[in-house]
Amino acid sequence: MNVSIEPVTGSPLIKVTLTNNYLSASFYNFGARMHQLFTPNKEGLSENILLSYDSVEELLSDKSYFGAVVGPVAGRIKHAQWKDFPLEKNCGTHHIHGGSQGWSYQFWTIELLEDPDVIGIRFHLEDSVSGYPGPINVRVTYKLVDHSLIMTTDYQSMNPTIVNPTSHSYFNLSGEGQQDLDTHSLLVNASHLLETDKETLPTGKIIPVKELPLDVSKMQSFPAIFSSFKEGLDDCFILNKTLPTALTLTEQTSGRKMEIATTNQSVVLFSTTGFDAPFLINGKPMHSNYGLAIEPQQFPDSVHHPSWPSIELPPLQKRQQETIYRFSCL
Ligand code: G6D
Repeated sequence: MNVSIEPVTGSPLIKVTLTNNYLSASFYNFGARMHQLFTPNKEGLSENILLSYDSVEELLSDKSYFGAVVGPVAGRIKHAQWKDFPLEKNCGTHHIHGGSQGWSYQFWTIELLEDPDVIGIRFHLEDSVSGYPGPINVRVTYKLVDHSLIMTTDYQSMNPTIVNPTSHSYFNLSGEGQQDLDTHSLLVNASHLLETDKETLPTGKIIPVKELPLDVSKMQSFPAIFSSFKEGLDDCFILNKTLPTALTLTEQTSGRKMEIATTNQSVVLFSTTGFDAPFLINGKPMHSNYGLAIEPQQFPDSVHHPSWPSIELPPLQKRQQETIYRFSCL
């Protein structure tokens, strides 16, 4: 079976599973979430490489965007204000990740793709509840092509608004959460990093990668990353768009390798450092450095930095972002 769609008994959830001869992925209509992604390790054993809730109830109560499509705008917006338009203050006095009624918390509709030879699924949302100007029509298409998962996000709005969506998936390539990030290594094809303040808001200063405590444009182990970035990663890296791959993540016990390419101009990396919680993820309580959230997107809080690429969306203009996750073994 290449595509299966199954309601989850006793809940409004619908689970969609895509399978090809190398990958298998499951998704939920709640936030168009990437729930599990199975890839083979160096012995050919397929295991889930995402941090995934064990319980449906806890998934429905999620506040940390596990696997979710985040929007209309990913990241923080200072003072929860865009021009003279107020947004929800759901992060202290600021706004984050589309607010409490954002795309991650809405139920999307499901559409089968017309081409029977394509292993994929499409989620649709007409957003008129997030509190942003709209309504905003967005569709996310997930496809399996050989060793790659391709995520395409298309969106447009009836009225002028702002849109900067991302996928907020947490990766752990050891499989089923057997290890933590300390067995992983990372290379980011970034040219710069956005400096942030103590509230994780961009200050406007853009730091060349070569001035960082560790050159992440070369493959670095996470123990080395954690010894240089003492509080872990919760940072936006501006991508060197002359290179086809945005980043490479590897894991030594499984031999897995993931390469990500994206049309986005940056990627936020959140190492879950200090993220301890009682809910079960892959059979263990959520804990610090358990996985890496990889969030391809445009620059955060760009509405307050006019020299940065704009996320403003004129009426009826169609926009698209695409991210490709390619898997192999070392
Ligand atoms: C924290 O600062 C981080 C965000 O980057 C992340 O998206 C969220 O937790 C889940 O707020």
